[in-house]
Amino acid sequence: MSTKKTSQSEALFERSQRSIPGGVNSPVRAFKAVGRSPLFIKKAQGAWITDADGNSYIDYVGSWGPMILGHAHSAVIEAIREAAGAGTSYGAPTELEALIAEEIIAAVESIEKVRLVSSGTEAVMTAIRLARGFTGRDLIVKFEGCYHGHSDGLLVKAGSGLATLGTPDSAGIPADVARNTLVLPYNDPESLAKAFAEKGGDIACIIVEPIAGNMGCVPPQPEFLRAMRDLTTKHGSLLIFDEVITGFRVAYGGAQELLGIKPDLTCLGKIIGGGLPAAAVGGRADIMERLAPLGAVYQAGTLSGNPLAVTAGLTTLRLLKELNPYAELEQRAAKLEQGLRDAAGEVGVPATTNRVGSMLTAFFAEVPIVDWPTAKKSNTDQYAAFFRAMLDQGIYLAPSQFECAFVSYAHTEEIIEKTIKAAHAALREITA
Ligand code: HOZ
Repeated sequence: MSTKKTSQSEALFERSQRSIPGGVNSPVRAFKAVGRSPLFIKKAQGAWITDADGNSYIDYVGSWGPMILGHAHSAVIEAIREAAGAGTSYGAPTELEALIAEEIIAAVESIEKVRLVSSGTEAVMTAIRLARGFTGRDLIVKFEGCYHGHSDGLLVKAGSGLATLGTPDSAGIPADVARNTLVLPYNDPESLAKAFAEKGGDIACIIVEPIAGNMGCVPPQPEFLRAMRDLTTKHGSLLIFDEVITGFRVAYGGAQELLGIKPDLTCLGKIIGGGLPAAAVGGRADIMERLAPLGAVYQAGTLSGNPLAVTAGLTTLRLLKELNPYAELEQRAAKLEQGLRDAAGEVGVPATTNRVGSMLTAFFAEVPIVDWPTAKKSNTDQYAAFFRAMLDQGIYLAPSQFECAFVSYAHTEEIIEKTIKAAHAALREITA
C-alpha cells in the first residue's frame, strides 16, 4: 500500500482505460512491471514532477531522456512561448530548420547532412530505408535487448517496453518483414564476425544503441564496437548508431564522441526536441543525398521540422553548448551510483550498477550485466518492490528494471544526497 494519497491518479487511470487501450499512450507508462497503477502527472519543474494528487517526486525518468536541463527550463519555455506566437506549424521550410541542422552537424563529427523528423521511431525507419536504398540489400542486423522504436522490422527481440512485458516480439509483424532482421547478441564480436562471414554481402546495415539504454544501461565493450565498424566497412554495409538516448546526453557529440567510433548514419531524438517531438537522421552526405527530393528514398512528414519543436531543441542544444554540463553530470551521477551501491551493500542485496555519464541502472542481479541474457537474470520482483518503496520516499524511478535513470542538470548535489538517503530507507524497508 502506498503511503501517499493517490486517489486522483487512480480515478484518472480508471477513466483513461475506458477510452485509451490500457489507459496509456505508451505501454511502459502503465506500471505493469511494478505492480501498481500509474501516477498521472500534472506538472514538472527542474528535477521534480508533481502528480494529480499534488505529491511531488524527484524525477529520474526525465521524459525518458529529453529533459537533460531539467523540466520547464525558463529559457526553453520562453523560447517556445515566443515561437508559438508566430504560428505553430507551416508545412513549409523555416530558417530554424537550417539553424538546428547546422548545430547538429557542428556537434556530431560523422554527420554531414541532417533530415528532421518527429520521433525516434521515424528517424530509425528512415535510416533503415536509406541503408537499404543505398546498398540495394534487404537484411539488417540488430542486437538482442536493443530497442529502436516500434517500426515492424525492429520489434524483433527488442528491449524497453517489450522487455518489460516479456513479449520481445510484437504481434502483427509479417513474417516476411521479420525474416529480414538478423538478431545477434549484444557485446559479442564473435557472433557478429560469423554472421558477416556467412551473409556479409546481403547485409544492408547494422543498427545499434552504441550504449544500450533499453535493457537498462549496458555499456559496449570496445572490441564489439570496433568489430562493427570494421565488418561493415569490409562488407560494404552501413553502420547506424541509434543515439536517440545517448545523443547530446553522454557528451555533446554523443556516444560516438565518447567512444571514438564514427558511424555512417546516426539517429537522434529526445534531447534535440528539448521535450517537444523532434528527431533526426544524419550522416554521410553521399548517403543522405539519396533521400527525396534529391534521391529515390522517400520520406516525408507534415510536422517534420515543426517550429515549436525545433525552437525547444535548438534552445536546449545552445544551452548545453554554453553550460557544458557534462563534467558535473558525470560527477553527480557517479555519486548517485556509489550511493545506490552502498545502500544495496548495507542490506546485503545483490546489485550491479551500470553507468555511462548521466544514464545509469541499478540491476538487482549478482552477475555483471553485459547483454540481454544477463540483464534478464535480474530479480524484477525486487526491483518492483524497490520502485514502490522509492515512490513512497518521494523518488520517481523508471517503472521497469530494463530502463535507465537519467540525471539532469537540475539534479543538484542536495537532490542526489536526498535520493541516496531515500534508497537506504527503501532498501531497509523491502528487506526488513
Ligand atoms: N520507449 C520509452 C522507454 N525506453 C518509453 C516512452 C514513453 O513511454 O514515453
